Amino acid sequence: MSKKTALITGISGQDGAYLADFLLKKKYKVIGCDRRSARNNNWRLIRLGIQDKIIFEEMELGEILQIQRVIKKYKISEIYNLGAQSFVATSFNSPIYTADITGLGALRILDTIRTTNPKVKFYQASSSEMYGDVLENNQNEKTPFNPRSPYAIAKACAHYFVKNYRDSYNLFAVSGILFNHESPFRGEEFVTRKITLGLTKIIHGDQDCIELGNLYAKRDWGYAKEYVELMWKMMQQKKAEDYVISTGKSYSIKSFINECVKYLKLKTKWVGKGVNEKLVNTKNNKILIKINKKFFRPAEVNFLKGDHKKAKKHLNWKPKTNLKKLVKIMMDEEIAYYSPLNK
Ligand code: GDR
Repeated sequence: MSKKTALITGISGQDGAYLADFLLKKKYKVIGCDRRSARNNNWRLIRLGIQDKIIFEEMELGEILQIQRVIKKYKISEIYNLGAQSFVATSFNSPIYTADITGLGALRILDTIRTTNPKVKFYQASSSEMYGDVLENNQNEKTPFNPRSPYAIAKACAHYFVKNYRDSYNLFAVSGILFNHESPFRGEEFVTRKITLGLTKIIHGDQDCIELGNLYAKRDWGYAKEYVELMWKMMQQKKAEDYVISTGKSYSIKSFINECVKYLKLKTKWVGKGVNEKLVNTKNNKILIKINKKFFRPAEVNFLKGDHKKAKKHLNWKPKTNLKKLVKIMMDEEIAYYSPLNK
């Protein structure tokens, strides 16, 4: 049997890099698509040692002609749409760009599949952010969406297009509703990586303290490397269906911080309340973490906790990485790779 070909959008991001690595190990030919501006940002692929094994194509999710050109050029079996404007906070400042790329980007690919080769399978990176101001305590595939940001609205739009193209044209199109998934490959603007990198810089004397927003939002945090395998598994099922991928546990940002300082064996205490709340290093009385209002969002998602029963049953999966283990993975790699010259 000839090699399968997979196309990944957002190849330079956290999930793109892990998924590319996974698919290459499965002997796929991997076409990696990204924006021209992301081209010099392949440090994840370099760290995995796979940059030379990927065929790169420039493909903006806003440009239908580029999408058509790339999809027609190769004999593609599976497309993984991981590309997006994926930072929730930015979506409030760039709602139209976010709607176009994160929402309509998926539609452009789906429509190209429909009109050029309806046999191509399609994976959409849906998001737990779609649940927003949650309508059920444990969110599963049937929980109604209640989005709170332009990003979440755009993701919900893409999610419904996937379902619509599956129902209308019988495409093999699936959405993985992934809850937050972190790793040493997380972008530095996301809260977990901001914390692990910030603490590492503080230890090296390269940063004074970390400024954060809402410490009390709760997230269901899993390990990205583990989650990308589920994307592939969803695409190997007989029937195209959507799945929630989550750990089923929810922790606040503050708990994540506490787990990090515990792992680093720092002696700390929380003092103050509200915007004056701070984490102090009791050894030298220096402030490690303080609040800056600019990191609060106009509308916050306060609580997420995913119910992954369906994935457990159909994909024969259960989460292997709890918060403590995740913190260890992230902190260890942060410390091992930290070099002020790289930053
Ligand atoms: P999220 O991830 O919005 O959940 O979306 P992020 O890490 O940005 O925020 C998580 C929570 O932390 C709070 N927070 C801060 N967040 C950031 N980024 N920076 C801060 O300084 C800060 N202080 C507090 C936020 O308010 C929020 O409640 C991620 C993205 O990867 C999406 O693309 C993806 O779809 C979802 O996860 C699942």
